[in-house]
Amino acid sequence: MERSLVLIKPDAMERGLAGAIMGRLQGAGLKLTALRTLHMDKSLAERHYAIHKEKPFFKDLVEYITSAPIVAAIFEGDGAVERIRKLMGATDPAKAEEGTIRKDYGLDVQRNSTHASDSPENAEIEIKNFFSVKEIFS
Ligand code: IDP
Ligand code: MG
Repeated sequence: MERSLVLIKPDAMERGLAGAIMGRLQGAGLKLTALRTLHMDKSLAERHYAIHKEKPFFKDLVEYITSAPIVAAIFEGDGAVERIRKLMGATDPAKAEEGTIRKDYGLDVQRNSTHASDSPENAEIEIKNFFSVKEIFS
């Protein structure tokens, strides 16, 4: 069964949107198999976003994702990675399709409310940064 790491980012947490966003994923038939709240530190943020470390927005991104507590979750289902990316929409909420989570809730290209893994391989790597095996209930 395919899994994806989902983060509810600080902008959405601060507006009380965690439940609404997770409800959309559950409503689409994805199964919630792990869940926690945490305040990411700089080291975890730099590891999670390591592929972006040369990007001009990297420093700001790390500051933003560590600015407030977040929710981390694992959602599971057939084709979960692709399905969740579709439900979330484009990185920039202004370019996201109607009816997507980022279109409805995202504020701008950085404060876009959610993270979701972009491949099944990266999902497995990302999940290890947030959950131990015994915290996951498939
Ligand atoms: P994704 O979250 O849709 O996979 P990525 O390109 O992996 O998008 O970027 C990771 C995160 O970095 C985005 O979700 C967003 O918060 C931030 N980000 C991406 N591009 C920009 C940008 O051009 N300016 C500022 N922040 C950005
Ligand atoms: Mg990405």
